[in-house]
Amino acid sequence: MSVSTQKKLEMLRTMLLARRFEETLTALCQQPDKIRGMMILATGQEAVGSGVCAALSPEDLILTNHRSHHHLLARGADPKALMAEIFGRRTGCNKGKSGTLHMAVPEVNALCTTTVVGGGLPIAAGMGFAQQYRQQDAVTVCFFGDGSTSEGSFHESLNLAGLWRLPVIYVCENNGYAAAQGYDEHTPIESLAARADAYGMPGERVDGNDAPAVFEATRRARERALAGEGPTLIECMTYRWRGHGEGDKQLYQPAEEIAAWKKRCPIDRLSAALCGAGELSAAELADMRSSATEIVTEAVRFAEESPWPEPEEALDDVWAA
Ligand SMILES: Cc1ncc(C[n+]2csc(CCOP(=O)(O)OP(=O)(O)O)c2C)c(N)n1
Repeated sequence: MSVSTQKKLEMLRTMLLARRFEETLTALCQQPDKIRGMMILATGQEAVGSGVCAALSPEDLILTNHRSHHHLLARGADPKALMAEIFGRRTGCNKGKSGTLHMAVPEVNALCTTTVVGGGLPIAAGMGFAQQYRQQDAVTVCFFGDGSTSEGSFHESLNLAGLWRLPVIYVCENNGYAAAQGYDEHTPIESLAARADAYGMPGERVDGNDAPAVFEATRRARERALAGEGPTLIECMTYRWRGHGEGDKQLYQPAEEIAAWKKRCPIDRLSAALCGAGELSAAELADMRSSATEIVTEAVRFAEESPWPEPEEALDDVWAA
């Protein structure tokens, strides 16, 4: 089945937004005291969030990790509420208490960001079990990095999901690194998708810089899950353009490797394909870019003008009765 022009444009729009959002964060992090704490970005990996989320329905659940901005934006989270949260302000999606690393956006069914590497995987199995038990027509997507597949939780989660045929889509964002460790330094096999076989589910490796390919793989996995056929593991091959966090100088990533991957920019690829097919004009692309810039500029203004949380609010919403 071919991907409609409308879907491709939707993916391009969310990728442009995520890119602009994160480029702005990169610049803000260089200014003293603008944003506190660690900043972890997924610049260059936008096709994963955009491609996966474009294939989902509003009822589906997502669970993300420390590199979450592109997932949340593609899922439709409000950029102003995300930016304010990243700034630690009271108007943020979690009232300024989660910061960039632990954002939850229940309005778009993005229920949890966990930065415990591999920590989302068992939760995803639980969420998938709840959907199955309640006979819901919905799936759970769990995003995680290649490094997470070396955690015990990866194997436990996939084993149970395979056994119980849970409606979970496991999306491994293989960006070639787990912090400063290259893929070959933490995993002895060539393809992570191959691990799916051990848990009785299909494993598919896709070009993670090709948003329509990611979309198609997710659509297939979703159909399988809704038909009661169980989970799928999708390995999206992509690359981390920046360091693990913004303080990381990337001394272990060869410059020519970074340059080669930048030539495979997911945004340039999709926009060139759309323009080449006459589905998008240069002027429309320019409009899409400036609209992304406007949204992000407005989000930063909103965040900067928002109040800080009051100290007395520190324990509000922390405990659920
Ligand atoms: C259980 C656990 N161990 C170690 C860390 C420190 N840590 C944070 S991110 C990260 C690398 C994760 O790599 P990967 O899963 O490939 O995701 P990526 O950062 O490449 O997106 C590490 C080791 C952590 N947060 N949690």
